Amino acid sequence: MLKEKVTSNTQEITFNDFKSEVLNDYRIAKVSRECSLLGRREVLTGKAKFGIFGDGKEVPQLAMAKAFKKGDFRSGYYRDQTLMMAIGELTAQQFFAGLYAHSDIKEDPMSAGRQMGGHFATHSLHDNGSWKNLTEQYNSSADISPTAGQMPRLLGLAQASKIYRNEKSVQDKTNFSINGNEVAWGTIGNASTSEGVFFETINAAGVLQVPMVMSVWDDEYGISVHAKHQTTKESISEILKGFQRENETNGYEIFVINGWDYVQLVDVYQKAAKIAREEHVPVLIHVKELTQPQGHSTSGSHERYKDKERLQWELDHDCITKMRKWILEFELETEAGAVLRFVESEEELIILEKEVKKEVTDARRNAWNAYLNEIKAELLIAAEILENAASKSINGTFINKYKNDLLATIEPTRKEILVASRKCLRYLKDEHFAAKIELQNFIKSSVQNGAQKYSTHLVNESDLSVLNVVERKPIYSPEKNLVDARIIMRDNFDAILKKHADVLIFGEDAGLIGDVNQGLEGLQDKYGEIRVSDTGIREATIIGQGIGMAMRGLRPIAEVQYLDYLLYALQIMSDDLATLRYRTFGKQKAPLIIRTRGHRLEGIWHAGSPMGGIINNVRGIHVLVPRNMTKAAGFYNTLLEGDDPAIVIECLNGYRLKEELPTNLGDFKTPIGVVETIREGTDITVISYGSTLRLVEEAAKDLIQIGVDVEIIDAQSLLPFDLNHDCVKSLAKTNKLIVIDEDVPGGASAYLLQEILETQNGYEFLDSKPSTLTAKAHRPAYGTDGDYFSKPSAEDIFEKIYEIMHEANPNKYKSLY
Ligand SMILES: Cc1ncc(C[n+]2csc(CCOP(=O)(O)OP(=O)(O)O)c2C)c(N)n1
Ligand SMILES: [Mg+2]
Repeated sequence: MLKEKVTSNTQEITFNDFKSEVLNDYRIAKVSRECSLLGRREVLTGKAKFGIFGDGKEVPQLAMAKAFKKGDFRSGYYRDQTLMMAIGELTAQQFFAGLYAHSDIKEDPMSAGRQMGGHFATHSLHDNGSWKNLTEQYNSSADISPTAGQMPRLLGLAQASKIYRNEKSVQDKTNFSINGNEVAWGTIGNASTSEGVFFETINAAGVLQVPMVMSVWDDEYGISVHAKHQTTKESISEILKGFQRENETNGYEIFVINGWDYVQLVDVYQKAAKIAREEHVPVLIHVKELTQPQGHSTSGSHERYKDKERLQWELDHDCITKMRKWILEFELETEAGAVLRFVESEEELIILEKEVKKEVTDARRNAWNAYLNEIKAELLIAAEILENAASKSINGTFINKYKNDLLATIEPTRKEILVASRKCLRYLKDEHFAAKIELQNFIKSSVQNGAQKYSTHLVNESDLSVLNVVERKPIYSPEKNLVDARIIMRDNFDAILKKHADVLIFGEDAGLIGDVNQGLEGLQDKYGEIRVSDTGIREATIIGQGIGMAMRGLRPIAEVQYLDYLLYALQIMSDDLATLRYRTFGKQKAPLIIRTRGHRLEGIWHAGSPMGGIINNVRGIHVLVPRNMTKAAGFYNTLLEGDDPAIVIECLNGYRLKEELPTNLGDFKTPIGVVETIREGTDITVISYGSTLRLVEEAAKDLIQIGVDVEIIDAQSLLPFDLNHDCVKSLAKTNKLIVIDEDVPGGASAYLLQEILETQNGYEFLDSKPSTLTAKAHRPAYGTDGDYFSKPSAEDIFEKIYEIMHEANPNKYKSLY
């Protein structure tokens, strides 16, 4: 029997409420669609550079938005504009501001124009870099473009809820979680599920049982490539069936649903949210039968690879068309015999659609004007300055031509203004008058303005930067307490876990046995299986766990077992972690500490030191290379005082060497961006880092026997490097420079050389050729001899330094060979 009350959204609501909810949803879907349609036009007419939109995926996102609660997090991709609109985090005007790359964060809150449109984000931070209360807002972690790159982070975002629910030590952090009730919502395209990190994440979330709801928007294509080339059985839910939880097993709840079926979608998303939120069980929702009304992106047309039949099918199954039809056909008979409808006639929808069209057209125009007017104002200033300069200059005709061309530009960019201004300045190089100075100042301030817009927030610029943490030296007891260095590591981590209730350490073998080198020995017993835990062998998602947890206020230390296996994690470090602050204009952060160990053992995959590759890929993350465990421990202590992401690379062959145990464990701090002179000398400056330093010290002892006095500087922090410019002070004394490491030729040694010679102007002090000594270009071979012939030995170092001394003074230092 039909009732006047209908059930929706799991609450009983009156039909009128239901009706307005449905019509409001329809309106949001239409706004989103109009944005996509108009957006494509803006690209094709040249107002925007590239467009990739959420058309064809609107309706499931309405359903998702209803289940998305404050405190929840999204980690998704470029099709999600409707969700963002439905949760109130994206307006049509902001959509266009993003499309035009408006560089004002107030206009484009997603990235201040740094990311192309379709990359969504909310603001987790206040302007001063401190956390907002994330439980009071809807949260979207900032999107990245590499397909499936959102997956590793999603795992951590979901795991944070689990930790907040189950770990007592963090339950007072109520700005981030209310009893772990938050769901992490993932979205991905069907084709992107082919990526390795998708499967890695799915498996890990199944193991960890975290509140993650994973939606796959399935439109059968990945650009032009059909599902038959992407997915076994052409169905992600089919092949993931083994993940379905059963009695007594962990696993997933899996739903399969058509993307045009509004009613069913609302129901499924409510169920999914409940399972994830209450039971902390991950859910997969395979949303099928979605379409791409305008093809993949503005870069091409789908008529090239979809046949007529498919194109017609997409028209017929367009989710908004289907929803519209449902609205028109919906009828509900009351007990009294009346028939209730959403609209009395189609006319009502047509009126709504017209309103939406106007709303979006207005939003587009407002966004465009806001974007262009700023630039036009700058153009007028430039034109006036150029006109003044032209009136004084002997080259006035040429300058005027630039000015007139500028004024004739209908849709100018800042680039065009600066190109004209800088070219005109060249005409004035031999002249001197006030207008020239005005032009120079205009150019300088425009370049500065550009740097502000496009080059800030690579690293932490807030008061919480670790660069503000002051050094605190280790303190030693009077009796020399020499221990295996791994004890320093272990006892310092013990102190850290005691001092910082929000620190969690995890990685392969990190839990039960306390890491392969026992730097965490006994700590799981002491602090529990949540704070010190084992993970599967899956480096990318270990980092992802760390990123997601750090974005939700925890202080993860993610362990990658060996430096040589960091490459599996490097993509996500580079694309996600390193760019997070930059791509959000400082509105999100992930203060993740990555712990690993490497250098100087033996073997192609156990001895690498690929530092050049790493530092070139992770600008935005601090890269620290302590020479011993005391220095390493000091770095962890420093990092936990600030909120920057960093990687600490411990020396794999250093755990069993003896070091003196400090008494102020957890408290002494190694400064970041500061080098340390570990041997003073007068003849030559040697810069090195990590395990190689021990060989340099050995060579230095031999060299002093023959009268060569070496100054040794430990770089210890590659990113950032030597902020005080101490290296050049050493060069001023020795006038000779060699950089030694065990990376490939032209690797980190070349970077250090560039820093010293160019950034620090070290070339001014040199009286011989600056050199590097590195490992061979190949990976280091195994065994004692493999190592000896692959990497710089103490003899190589001795001879190379001697050769430099010989070249400088052949009479004093006779040739060895
Ligand atoms: C790692 C990576 N490889 C390739 C691309 C280029 N690319 C962008 S979108 C896309 C297709 C994605 O298809 P799907 O996941 O089905 O999402 P849809 O666009 O169909 O919603 C490709 C290949 C990319 N962005 N990242
Ligand atoms: Mg697809």
